[in-house]
Amino acid sequence: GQVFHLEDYKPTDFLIPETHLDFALHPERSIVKSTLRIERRQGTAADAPLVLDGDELNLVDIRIDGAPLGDNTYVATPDRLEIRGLPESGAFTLELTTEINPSTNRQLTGLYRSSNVYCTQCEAEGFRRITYFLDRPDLLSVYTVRIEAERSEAPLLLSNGNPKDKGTLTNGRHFAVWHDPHPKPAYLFALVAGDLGLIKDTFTTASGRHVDLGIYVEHGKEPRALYAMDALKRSMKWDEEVFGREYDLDVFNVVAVSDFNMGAMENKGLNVFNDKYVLADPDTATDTDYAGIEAVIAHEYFHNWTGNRITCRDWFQLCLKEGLTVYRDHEFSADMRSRPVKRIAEVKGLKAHQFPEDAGPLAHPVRPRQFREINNFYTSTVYEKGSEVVRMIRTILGPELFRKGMDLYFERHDGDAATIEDFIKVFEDASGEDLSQFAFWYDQAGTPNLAITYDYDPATKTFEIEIEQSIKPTPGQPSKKPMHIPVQFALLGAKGRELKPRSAKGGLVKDDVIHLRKRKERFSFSGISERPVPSLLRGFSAPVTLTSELTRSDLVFLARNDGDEVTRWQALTQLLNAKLTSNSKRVRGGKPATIENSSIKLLGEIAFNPALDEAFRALSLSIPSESDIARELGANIDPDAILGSRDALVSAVAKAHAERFAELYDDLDQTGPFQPDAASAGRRALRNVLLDYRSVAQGTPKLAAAQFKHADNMTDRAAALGVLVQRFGGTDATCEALRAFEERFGNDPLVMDKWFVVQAMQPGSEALGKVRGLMTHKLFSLDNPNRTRALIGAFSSGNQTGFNRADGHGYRFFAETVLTIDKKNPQLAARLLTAMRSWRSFEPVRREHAREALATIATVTGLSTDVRDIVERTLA
Ligand code: HT7
Ligand code: ZN
Repeated sequence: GQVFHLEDYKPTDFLIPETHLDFALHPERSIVKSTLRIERRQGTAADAPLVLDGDELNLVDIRIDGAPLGDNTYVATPDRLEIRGLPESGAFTLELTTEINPSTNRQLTGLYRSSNVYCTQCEAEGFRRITYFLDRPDLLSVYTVRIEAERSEAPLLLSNGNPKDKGTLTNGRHFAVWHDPHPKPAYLFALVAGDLGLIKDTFTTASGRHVDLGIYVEHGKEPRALYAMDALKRSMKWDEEVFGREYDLDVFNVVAVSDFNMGAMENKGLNVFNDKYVLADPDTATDTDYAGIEAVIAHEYFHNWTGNRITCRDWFQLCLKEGLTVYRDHEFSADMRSRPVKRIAEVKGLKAHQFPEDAGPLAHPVRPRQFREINNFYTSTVYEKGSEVVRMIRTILGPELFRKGMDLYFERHDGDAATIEDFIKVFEDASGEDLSQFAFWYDQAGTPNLAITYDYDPATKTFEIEIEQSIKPTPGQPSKKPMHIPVQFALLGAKGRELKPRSAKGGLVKDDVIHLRKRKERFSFSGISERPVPSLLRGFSAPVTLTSELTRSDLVFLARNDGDEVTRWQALTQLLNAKLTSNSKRVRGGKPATIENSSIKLLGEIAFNPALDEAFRALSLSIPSESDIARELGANIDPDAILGSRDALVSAVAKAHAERFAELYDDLDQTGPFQPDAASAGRRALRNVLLDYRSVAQGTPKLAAAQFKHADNMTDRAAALGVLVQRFGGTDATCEALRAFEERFGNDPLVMDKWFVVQAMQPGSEALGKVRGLMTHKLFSLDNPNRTRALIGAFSSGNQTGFNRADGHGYRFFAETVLTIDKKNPQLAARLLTAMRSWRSFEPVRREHAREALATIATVTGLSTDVRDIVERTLA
């Protein structure tokens, strides 16, 4: 397939200042008439042809300035339209008519139907499946859209911008006209038509603009959209207060659909959402679902400035909008909830998803320089590491200069299709700092490791820290340059008191940030009256790993005393990981796991410390997952041994604290109606971790079955079901709970996804048979991404022992399934396949089975570009 390169960027030869689209919707034969005002760009040769992008298009009619075109002046194929002999003036109107079938569109890009609702998904290159166009993000156009449909089928007709006109036609048809005054790239175009329920609200911006807000959902589900509406209004207010950004249209609509490839889409004034990120009530949604809705609603809304008003010049710059917008939604959630708990959750997510990406064959820079399929670059690296890079800019410059830089970005680039260079420049100009070395974060793949050594001299009261940075080779990047890495720190004396150095020498230290810039650097702190324990990487100030000389007792000290919850949690995790990895090796070698009392004691102290936030206690008591342990091991992974090691620790902790865990579990029982706020969610989280420990200690499913039965909210119900399936799979109690869940929620596919997930995650070799069986369930369909991700995605990316079976059957099943999905929805298939990216870190038997499964996929002819790209890079 064709490889696209960043350095090949060239502006378009033509501009399209105005786009008029006229849709006559029909389930199988929708007609799209597009009227484009086209202007040859200054400097373009007079005989240059106009070449437009298409994808599976069928051209019905073509005219220039009203006159039909002769056959010899244009060539139309499904994926390209080339027109020669254009009017000499270079300014003309091109009218194109295409016919498309939304009902057979199972890739869910372009115009498709989801549960009888017409909707569109145009990012990244879906608009070209609707009409021929210059489908690239730097081509901005002002859109007017007329939609016509059967009123009975689609009483609702929505597009971007503000409503302009509507009316009734003959034969039961009607129409609506929308106009979006803000020039935008085609990927932000959207249309929705169907029969949906609505909740309405309003928002008045700081400068007095009245905005009508609407959230459209399946009829009957309106009450489940109220939390999303609340989150939307909070997002609008927060963006005004924190970034000075106001909304800029008279309406803002959100539509929830049940077939969607990703979480949501920020189309101008008309966000389209996966219903998973809109619908919530206490009975059907968990605390995690509520937090997800708040974050995704905010994320898409924040794109209005970071993505829409300022978009990307080309898709290589994807992190310009995504990394920045993730950073903004993280900050929003931190302000809405507990900042440290939110930050720990982000760090956990980064380590679970982005670090493995950076360590494997799919590693790529935050701003890639080449791709074969852009859809495969909506990754954790572009999004989450991209956000970390923005966070580091703030850490390096400080909050005031960061805000000054952001203000300059909005002022200087409003209406632009911008680049990462533009973004960095505003911070340089606002601060006077040189960020050229920092900019390597955008270009160098791989997670830097910091190897740290310490030296304390009591005679001179000097403490020295030496840091050496290194990044392992990644595809196409055998060696790396040293980066500018901000390491936030404190030096802790007895009981965690912060020792303030009199002066710092060696490398650059500003306030509480060490600015590491050389490959190896020494930082020397004077006036330190006792040997300190360094608390490094506070707030997880850079996306790096640390190899430090800290002793076990230093880590215990930090886990007890560090005033920064993130480093405190990090120290505890490091202690537990050391034990879990050494025990995994013992178990693999046929030896029993060993557990020291000190870890057990430490976990008890945290669990019973009322001064700590319950959510923090819950995070600390959650023993690192099997995949966390696998990542720490890095090589020769045997998931069965890892499970044995983890279970041994959980069981030791559970037994040692059995009585007090029981008391605490009872104390945490909440009365009164369910509240989704962070404090209440924290209490539920802690209680549900304790449910697992208590069930393990008791060795019976009784307690979990009782919680399942009496739960008055989905968080507690789903947690109990999780314990039942994870710990007591196959018992009567578990089967009964699964049956009861199905009976109660069997008509609600979104809720039933939790039922599919929990069963797909059952540890051990039986899971594969379960998954195969569930694929025949009446609610299951490989056509629906949420169902597919719930069953196949959870199994392949979340079930370490069940998927990575030593006999290779998990991989073989997965390869077959990915191939089946690829024929329907290549984007979904390719994304699922990334579950195999760490195949080389398994022990030799599993590794060979994994390689064979990947090779089977690679040999198939007719693979999509999406899957071919992933499979070939994974095997390379
Ligand atoms: N910007 C949106 C990306 C997106 C997407 C990309 C490819 C295929 C389908 C898609 N749906 C949404 C989502 C976001 O980051 O906000
Ligand atoms: Zn986004």
